[in-house]
Amino acid sequence: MSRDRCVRRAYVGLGANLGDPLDSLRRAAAALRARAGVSGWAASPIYRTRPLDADGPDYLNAVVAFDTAETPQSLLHALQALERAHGRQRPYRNAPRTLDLDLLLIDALQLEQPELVLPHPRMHERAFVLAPLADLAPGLVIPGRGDVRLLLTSLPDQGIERLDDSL
Ligand code: PH2
Ligand code: MG
Ligand code: MG
Repeated sequence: MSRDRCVRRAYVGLGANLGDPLDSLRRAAAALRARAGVSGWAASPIYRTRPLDADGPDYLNAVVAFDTAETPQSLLHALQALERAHGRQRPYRNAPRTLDLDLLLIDALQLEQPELVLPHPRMHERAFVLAPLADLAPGLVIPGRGDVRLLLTSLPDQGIERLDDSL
């Protein structure tokens, strides 16, 4: 069995601040969970978050985790297809969006490819990623960055609020 057929744990960040963000996050999570070969599903609480380096309405953000043998590239393409299916447009960088699905981590894999960098290169600076990730995986170490909870406590207030709801 080649290395890429190993089952690994994938973490995906979900975000939306246009349309019906809660519905988008829920439908995207359900679609990911229903993918072939997905097991060990876990979903974080949902956060309402202030746009960071971005404009538009507040976001809803969450993180999901699951085990999969899918390759990073194939998973990335599946996430991009889901974004497109939700009408995602890219008029300018960090524009408000109906759905953003970011591949954050796949186990401790470190990748630097034109299409995909793992861990996600900005995740350690973003409370809207670290807080739901810490809820899901409190002891997690982000390769090259450190402990998820320590990273979160070292950030300035970014205006995030945990809601009484999860995906
Ligand atoms: N995504 C960005 C830029 N800024 N801010 C919040 N609060 N939530 C996001 O998901 C987000 C952001 C680029 O992907
Ligand atoms: Mg993003
Ligand atoms: Mg993205």
